[in-house]
Amino acid sequence: MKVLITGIDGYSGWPLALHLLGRGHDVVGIDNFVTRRRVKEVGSWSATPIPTFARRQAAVHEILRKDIGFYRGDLSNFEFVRRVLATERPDAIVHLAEQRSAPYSMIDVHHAVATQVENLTGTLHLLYAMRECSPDTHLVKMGTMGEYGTPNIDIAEGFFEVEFNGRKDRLPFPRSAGSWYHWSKVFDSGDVMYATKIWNLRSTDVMQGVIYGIRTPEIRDDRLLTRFDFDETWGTALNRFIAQAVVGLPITPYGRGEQRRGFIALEDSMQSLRIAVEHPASRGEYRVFNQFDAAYSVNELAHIVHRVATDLGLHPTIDHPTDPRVEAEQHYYNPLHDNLIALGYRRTRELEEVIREIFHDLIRYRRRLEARRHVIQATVQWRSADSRPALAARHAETPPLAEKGHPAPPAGPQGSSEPASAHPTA
Ligand code: USQ
Repeated sequence: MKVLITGIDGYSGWPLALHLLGRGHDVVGIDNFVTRRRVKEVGSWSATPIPTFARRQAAVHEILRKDIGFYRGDLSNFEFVRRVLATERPDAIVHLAEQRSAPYSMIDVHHAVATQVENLTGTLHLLYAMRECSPDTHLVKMGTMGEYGTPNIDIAEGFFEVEFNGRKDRLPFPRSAGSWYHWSKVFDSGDVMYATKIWNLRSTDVMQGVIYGIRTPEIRDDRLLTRFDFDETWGTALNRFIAQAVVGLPITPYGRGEQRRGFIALEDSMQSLRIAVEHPASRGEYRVFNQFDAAYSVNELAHIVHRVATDLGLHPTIDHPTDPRVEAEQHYYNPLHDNLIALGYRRTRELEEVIREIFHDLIRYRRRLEARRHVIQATVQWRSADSRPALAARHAETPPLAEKGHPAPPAGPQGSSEPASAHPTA
């Protein structure tokens, strides 16, 4: 199959490209490199040094003997989106090109608006371009488990039967998101569901849990590494806890720490997306997959990280800072997740082994973590209308990036976090 990955340069997009190539699919990507710029905006960088995209393509060619087609561009430009779809007519699109950080969306009004405008615009442009140029293409859209919030009942997989005032219907499960980012995904879900219905498209909306991990089997060489974010804005909970343990900062389950979320290892997340691609929805079908393996409280994660860190000779501590978010700190949580399993999905990675693997890599890249240790602990407050002053104060402490003569990466390819060239080749 030919698969177009939007956001191919990102944390999930890059390992997905490698995974699909390994399965014999053709891969074409789109990216505008905005994540690289935005991570820099908050004073951080990837723990793993990430080559420019052109070097990534060259590494794939050399190591895997495969080629990735690439368009540098922005989904906010409809002509660009239409041109790519008209040229490529892919069998599937895996749409990952969205602002993916809840804290980033909560910084201030501008970050909230940018998140929602960009995320909704990109998805609508893809849907319109699919309708016009490639109506048989299957859209696999990255949503989030966070769309559902934490209701006091089981969470259905997208739809459920409801009886109200004596009548029954099958309806979308209620959404109750917890950030402007998560709400953007709710609105996207409505748009994808509606476009699928009116234009007879094919779509899969993936309610993705929190991903953790750094490696997939296809990452056989440091030049193929994916990015790994650990700062408060771009890092996810477990990845951050391990980075905190490595640099000697307290591990931070927020508040009571009984917030439960669904988690999935990076490698298994790639497996899930590949299964969604290889088993397309039918024409006119909008389906939902809840994509996670197991639910853990952040306290449980913190304690496992603490134990593994101690085994490795580190001296971690666990702190419980006041929760900067507005969220239930103790709640019922039982989402169903059967649809991917019915298509053959099987969990392959266990939590503790992946935690050990992440420690192994982060200890190698410890100097890069140390150089950005001041951007790890939380400053963005959900109740504040403007967290920019707190971020700006921290930003002033940020040493220049390695290429300007400061801490260089200990290993791997060049440490630039900026793209070198447009490389608009397909
Ligand atoms: N948390 C802590 N301490 C920390 C960081 C986070 O206790 O240092 C808590 C948060 O308060 C939250 C939970 O951990 O209760 C998850 O937070 P997170 O930052 O790992 O994840 P989240 O902001 O929900 O977003 C991430 C990805 C997003 C994806 C989502 C899946 O950034 O793209 O959609 O996970 S889910 O959480 O299922 O909605």
